[in-house]
Amino acid sequence: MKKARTVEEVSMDPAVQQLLTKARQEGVETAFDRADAHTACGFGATGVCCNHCLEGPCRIAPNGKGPQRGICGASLDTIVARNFLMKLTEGAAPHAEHGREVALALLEAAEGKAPYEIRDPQKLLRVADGLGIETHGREVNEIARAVALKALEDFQQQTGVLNWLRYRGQKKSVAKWEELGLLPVNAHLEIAQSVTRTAMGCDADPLNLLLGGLRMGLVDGYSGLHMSTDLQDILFGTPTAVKAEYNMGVLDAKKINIAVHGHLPLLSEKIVTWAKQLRHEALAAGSEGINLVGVCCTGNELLMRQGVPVATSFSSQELVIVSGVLEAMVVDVQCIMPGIQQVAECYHTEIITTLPYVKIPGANHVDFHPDNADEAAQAIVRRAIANYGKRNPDKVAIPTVKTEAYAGFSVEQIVGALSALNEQNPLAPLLDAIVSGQIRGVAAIVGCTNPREQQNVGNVAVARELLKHNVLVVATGCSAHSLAKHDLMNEKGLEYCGEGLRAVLKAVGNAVGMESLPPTLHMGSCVDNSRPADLLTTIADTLDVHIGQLPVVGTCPETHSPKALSIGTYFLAHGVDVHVGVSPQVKGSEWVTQTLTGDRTDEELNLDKLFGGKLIYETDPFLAAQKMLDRIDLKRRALGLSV
Ligand code: MSK
Repeated sequence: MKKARTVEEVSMDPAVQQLLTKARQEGVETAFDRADAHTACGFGATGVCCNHCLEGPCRIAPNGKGPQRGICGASLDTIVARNFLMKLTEGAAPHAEHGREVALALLEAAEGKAPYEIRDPQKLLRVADGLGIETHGREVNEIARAVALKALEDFQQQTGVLNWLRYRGQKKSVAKWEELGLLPVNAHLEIAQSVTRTAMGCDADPLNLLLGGLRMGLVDGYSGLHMSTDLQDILFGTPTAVKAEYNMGVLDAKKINIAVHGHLPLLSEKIVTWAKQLRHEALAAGSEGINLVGVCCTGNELLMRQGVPVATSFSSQELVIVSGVLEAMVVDVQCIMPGIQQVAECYHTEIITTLPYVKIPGANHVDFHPDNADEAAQAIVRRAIANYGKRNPDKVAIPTVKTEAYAGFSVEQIVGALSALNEQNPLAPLLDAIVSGQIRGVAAIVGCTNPREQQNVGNVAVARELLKHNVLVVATGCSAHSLAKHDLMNEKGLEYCGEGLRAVLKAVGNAVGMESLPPTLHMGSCVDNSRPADLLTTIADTLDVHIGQLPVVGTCPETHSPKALSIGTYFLAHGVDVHVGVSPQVKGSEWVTQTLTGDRTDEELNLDKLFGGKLIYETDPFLAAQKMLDRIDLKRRALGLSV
């Protein structure tokens, strides 16, 4: 058995260190302990284990020893490419389901069957317009219904191309994908076909399998990210800049604490409403009110639109419970560790699952559907109130650690802030700064935290290094939590910025009445990776270049999720270089690895040659930042910009 890491080796977050110490003292096991107890399987870690049929599992030793093909005859390259495609499919499917769930909610709201209102009718009109839907003289709900039906077509049509890809895709990229035959028809069809491809006896061509992976990236991008963001903005409002608090110190010992966790904001938006409306019941129970806190991306969704504070990110989700003050953790879908239930059983916390296809043994279930959203939210808040009396004061310990952070940087908000400098042409100040070199490039830090990694270290180190070299950094998902908790989303972090970048952030901030924009801009949840993509499309179209020509990079230093790989593939298909700091599990095949990293010397497909962007796998955050800076400079030079 491996030696357990110290709490300092597990995380650079002092709140996580304190609660992990408490958990260990109380004999409560968490993901960090389990990560220490597990030894990674060398075959699985390099992608060479094939588990697709009952002949196997077959494992190919990359050192040439032992059988070099599976029992069916599948080669090493086939097995690794097939496993990689399966990962991308596992990443794209939950995002596509997210888009579909929101589309159904919008449809039910528009038909008066679900208790939601259109909070951003202007965005509704813009989206409808982009989809080619007639808006003139029509009622808001009629337009919303038409938009929802267009969205649902992207899960049903048997011919054509995803409506959202036609709407949001940059024309130059779409032309490239069309030329390569990569345009997806409907998300469900593509996912089913991808699963079929990877089934025993189907696709054995590694190149064809990787092209299937690119299709999965496009499915994720358009049926998942873009559709979800657009429809959620219509339903719940487009985010604007908001100041909020981060870290475990947002828990309140005097109040009833409810954590919302997962990704879908459909129910959690209602919990915000009902937490306010049922405050009198919380007071009657002897508390001072109800305190809602976020975890993972449901947390990001509520932070962006409602300013709800965020407690913690993926890898430390169990530790919120260890504080001893959490009355309920309400989960929807994605990134929910089953381990939260074992931890909850050591305290008084009630885990409440809410979707029929996401249940945890031992947890309680309140079934949610858009049409019963109010009833489900009320029931959940009341359960939390009822649990308050069960709290054990001897087990309460809340770290006092918390940080202020700005969030809410939708594209609309960024353009709005820039227009304070140039009303006629809002993007001009940003483009001028990029052209002059004041801003060297743009980086999106996305993805997760991972219990096997030292929490926040990769995300924060990459961000600081890029900021130092005047790269404008935007962030989403749990990486945004890492940056916020370590003062990279408030004024304190400006000290990490190079001179040119700092001047731009201050100029734009001053124009909108702030001391400065924060050093990194929080653009939202995982599905909100559509927002940086939209920003890139706007910039590229303004300059009349392909997105892949821009000096921009994507990076996920600490990911744990296949979703980060499929989001990364979506950006790779645009020609954006993408860094991952955790192994994508393809090392077993040199052919697959070099095709993705652009290192192949022959003339066959290689991502860099085909799209102008490549995968960068680098575990060291400083080397990773340097590699990204090199690629940014390469693209600047190609555009004739100074380096
Ligand atoms: S929640 S996918 S751990 S970012 Fe979006 Fe966080 Fe990664 Fe889940």
